[in-house]
Amino acid sequence: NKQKPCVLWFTGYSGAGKSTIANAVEQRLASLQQHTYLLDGDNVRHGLNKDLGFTDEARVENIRRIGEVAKLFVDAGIIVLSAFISPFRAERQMVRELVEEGEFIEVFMDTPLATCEQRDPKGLYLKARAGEIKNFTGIDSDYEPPINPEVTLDTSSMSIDECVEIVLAHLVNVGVL
Ligand code: GGZ
Repeated sequence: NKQKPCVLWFTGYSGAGKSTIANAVEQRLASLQQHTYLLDGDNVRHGLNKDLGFTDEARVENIRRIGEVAKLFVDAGIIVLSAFISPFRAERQMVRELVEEGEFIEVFMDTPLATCEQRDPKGLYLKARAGEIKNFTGIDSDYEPPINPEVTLDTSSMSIDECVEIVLAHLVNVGVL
């Protein structure tokens, strides 16, 4: 009854709900006795990747390193949850190809930019609009939405619990749970 590892790769704008949903899914998995690890800005951008900023180049390197770390955790049999904007298709595809077929589960947080900007929990959109932050995703830096994500969620129209249920149902469907 060995657990099947995978990477739950959350992608979407700042404020789309990636961390919120990833945290809620992780709690649910923990209650099911699953071993998990959540990679997010708090434990990666402040540590391993603290040398990286937000130019396209830096984001590419950010995601490359996170992908390699995710692969290590999957090798250890752990369910990885990753919550980064990860704005570019090419790098998400690169991470998908780092792990075994079926182990990469792309969760597109399809919350509209307007909603994310209204939420603006850290006031970053306001600063980006004022030109105080450059290269802000959705303002003056690109976001390439997934074309065929395994799961699509929109926290402007769905509750946290609904989102968690959809992710869990997918994990059951593909045999992770
Ligand atoms: C986007 C930025 C930027 C710029 C700082 N663009 O809401 P947050 O604050 O906590 O999430 C955002 C986070 C994005 O880092 P990621 O590592 O997820 O980005 S990427 O995957 O593109 O490498 C935001 C904050 O960092 N932040 N400056 N210019 N978000």
